[in-house]
Amino acid sequence: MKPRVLITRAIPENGIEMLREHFEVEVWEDEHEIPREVLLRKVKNVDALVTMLSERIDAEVFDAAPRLRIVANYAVGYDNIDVEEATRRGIYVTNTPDVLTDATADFAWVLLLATARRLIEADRFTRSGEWKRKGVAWHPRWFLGYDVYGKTIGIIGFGRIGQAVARRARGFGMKILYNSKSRKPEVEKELGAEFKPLDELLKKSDFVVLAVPLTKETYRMIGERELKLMKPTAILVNIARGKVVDTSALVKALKEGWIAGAGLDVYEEEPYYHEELFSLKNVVLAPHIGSATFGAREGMAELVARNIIAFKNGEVPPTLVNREVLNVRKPG
Ligand code: 8YV
Repeated sequence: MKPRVLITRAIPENGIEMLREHFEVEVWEDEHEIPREVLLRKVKNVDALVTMLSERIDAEVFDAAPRLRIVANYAVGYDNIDVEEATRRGIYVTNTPDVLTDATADFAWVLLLATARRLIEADRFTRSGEWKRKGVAWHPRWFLGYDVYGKTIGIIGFGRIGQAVARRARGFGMKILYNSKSRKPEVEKELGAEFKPLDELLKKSDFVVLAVPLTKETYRMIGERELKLMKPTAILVNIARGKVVDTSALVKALKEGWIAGAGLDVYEEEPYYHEELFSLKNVVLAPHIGSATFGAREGMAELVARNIIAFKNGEVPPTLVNREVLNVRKPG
């Protein structure tokens, strides 16, 4: 009998097909998330689990899944998984870095440019017929936005995605500041980026891009104090995790003009349904689609499959998150 994999959402076929060669595969096809109780029931007989950001994979899931050996997250961030608990139990955890770096960095720029140049407001104005109703062809003060070329970008979190955002900033002739847990001298040289303490970065940047993983240290790292340090003309872009920002403080900052705008792909709660941001003109809101390109999604599906297949073949999965697990249980 083949070992079993449960995939909690319909990922692209390329990954599913790869897995089918080695496993009995079950895919939760529903558009809605798999209900918790169904997940707990279905994991009972599975050897591998492909999971996503919105599912909490913790001791309760592990208790319900006595055969589970590997959890492959269909995301680079893995704050939805209790990795420590998985390691303790000898369960491998993998993620999908690299394959989504460019798509996500591109999307940071989509948000940055759309917010700076008020693209969504302008689109609404044009398609709603308001332009026509006004009967004015053009006005020199319509939709004035912020200059991007030659300005200063501050990137918080300088891993793969943060660096890819910086690489693009070079094409915009920008001064690049960054803050991260550790300094990266080679990248500083390559990209001409300068390391700055957080407060200084916030004070000096025209655009602040958040690209940190969600950890205990980064939880709500941008709150009232930090937003007040930013320039009133600055724009905040969040493509990381919503919980990195204190949303109530951000709403205040946007309403009271401590900052000029925000481009957000992620929220403290997802789906985001609090109306406080919806009425603000100076925000651009996306429903967590940073990595949503055909190419990135296929790359993610393939990597998820490669990780699980490698594990089954007794190899170390290529993008293993918890290397310490190797001391607890050998792959296979
Ligand atoms: C995923 C993400 O699409 O990779 C991540 O960490 O946030 C996104 O790319 C999402 O998390 C689905 O699991």
